[in-house]
Amino acid sequence: MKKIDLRSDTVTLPTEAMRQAMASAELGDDVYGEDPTVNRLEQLAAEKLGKEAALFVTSGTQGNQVAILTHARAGEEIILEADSHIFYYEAAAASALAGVQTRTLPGIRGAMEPQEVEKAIRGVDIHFPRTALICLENTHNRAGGAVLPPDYMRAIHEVATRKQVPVHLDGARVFNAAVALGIDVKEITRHVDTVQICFSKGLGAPVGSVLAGPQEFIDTARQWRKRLGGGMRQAGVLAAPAILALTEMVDRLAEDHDNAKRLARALADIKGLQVDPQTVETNIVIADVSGTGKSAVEILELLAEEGILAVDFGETLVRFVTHKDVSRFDIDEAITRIHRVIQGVA
Ligand code: TLP
Repeated sequence: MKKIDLRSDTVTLPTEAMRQAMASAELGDDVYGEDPTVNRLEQLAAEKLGKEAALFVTSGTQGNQVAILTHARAGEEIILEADSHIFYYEAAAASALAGVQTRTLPGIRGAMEPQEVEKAIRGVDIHFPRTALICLENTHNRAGGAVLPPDYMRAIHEVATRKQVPVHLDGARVFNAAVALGIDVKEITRHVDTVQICFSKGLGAPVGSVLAGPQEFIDTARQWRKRLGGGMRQAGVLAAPAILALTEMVDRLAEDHDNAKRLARALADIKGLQVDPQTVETNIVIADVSGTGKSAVEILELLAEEGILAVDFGETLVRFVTHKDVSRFDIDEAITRIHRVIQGVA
């Protein structure tokens, strides 16, 4: 039985063109700034994101953490959404590495209320930490791939600018947001000071992210990356597929979004599952399995026996992610098998 892996878009394998680009990439020592392929990727990413400079990093987590280390110092505070990846899934790196205090605010579909953000920014008082950074996430993973619209991003940026606090975007899936909105990604990234994007999710590259922002910021970030052991020498072998991720793989994300909507509509019709297809904007579908009387983990075990892989997103929530390595046909097959499993327990 063919496995259909909907755990994450991180499971995507590089395309044939990516493998060839890796084999023939022109290389040098990137710590000396001499890897031409890494340099080309950093320049291309900066251009596409509308920023002065960019830095190739090992992962999304490293990109976010280098950003925090560069923006903030130990004893300062950063504001972020309560379900954000930086807060929820980065093993408390912001406190373990940067020594910052995290101030979380609840979000509605991943969006913190701008007025609440404004209230949370600290004034000057001997008792208070300095507010060093506001973090946003677009698309928002735990909010089910929700898109933060440019107007919302602008509203946060206006508050931040007024209060002189920089904004960092965890844009691991920001191209999904741009494709879903049918706009250039710069229409989103113009509202933030720095942004991290991932090549190894829906865009299909095997490894890597970039952090983009002002030149001076990136110069400092480069030293933080080195401190963290992220100086990667002949990293052009990884930058080469990342270049293809940026140039060849963005538009096709629309297919993943169509597949996610198709999956969501079908799951909504299965008794025992609760899914709102209206909330599926990109490539993530979250299903509530409480109607089956079983936990998410129990349902995942049963699904795995049928070759369907997904992850739990809470006691009774299961996350399915569509990506380039699952076709429309695979989605239909997944729907059939999920139906069978849920019918068997509900
Ligand atoms: N997310 C992974 C898991 O860590 C949950 C996934 O499967 O979705 N920001 C966002 C919004 C992310 O979703 C992720 C990965 C990251 C950052 C971190 O990227 P990596 O895995 O490259 O460190």
